[in-house]
Amino acid sequence: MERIYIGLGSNLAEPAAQLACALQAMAALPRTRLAAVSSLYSSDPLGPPDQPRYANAVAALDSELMPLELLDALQAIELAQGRVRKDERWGPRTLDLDILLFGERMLDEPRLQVPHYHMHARAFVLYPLAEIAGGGLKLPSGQPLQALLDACPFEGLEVVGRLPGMAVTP
Ligand code: PH2
Ligand code: MG
Ligand code: MG
Repeated sequence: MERIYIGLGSNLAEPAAQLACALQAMAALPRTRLAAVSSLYSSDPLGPPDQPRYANAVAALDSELMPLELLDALQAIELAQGRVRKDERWGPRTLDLDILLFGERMLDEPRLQVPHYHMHARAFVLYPLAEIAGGGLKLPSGQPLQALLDACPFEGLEVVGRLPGMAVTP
C-alpha cells in the first residue's frame, strides 16, 4: 500500500462537476482507497491565456496498484470524461489527472515521470497538496514541500469551496 497524490484539473464542461465525478471514479478503483481531498480551487490558466480558468484540487489515494496500472486507470477516467488529446501544449481540457507523488518513488519512464515534472513551481498544485499532506511532507529528493511553497506565491489562486460529499481526513 502506497500513498499517492493526484492533481486534478479541468477548465471545460462544468469543471467542478468534472472533478467531483473523477473523485468518485478514483474512489471506485480496485485495491484503492480515496484517503483525502483538498478544497476546490479556481486558478488562472497556465499556458495559452485565451482559455477559461481552471478548477484544481489534489487528492490522496492509498493504493496497491502499480504505477503504470494506476496511470492506465487514470487515463481511462480522463477518456470516459471526454478528454480529447490535442497537440496544443497546456490547452483546455475536460479533465486532467496527474500523478504528483507515488510513495517515495522516483520514476523516469517514457509514459510516467514522478514526481510530476512541473509540480515544484505550480501554486495550483502545491497549495492544495499542502492542505492535505502538510508542509512537512518531503519529496523523494528530500526537499520539504514547505520550501517549495515559500518560493511559490499564492498568486492567481482562489479557494472556492469544497467538492461535494468528500472526506478531508488525511
Ligand atoms: N493544467 C495544464 C495547463 N495549465 N493551468 C491551471 N491553472 N491549472 C491546471 O491544472 C493546468 C493549467 C496542463 O495540465
Ligand atoms: Mg497537468
Ligand atoms: Mg496530465
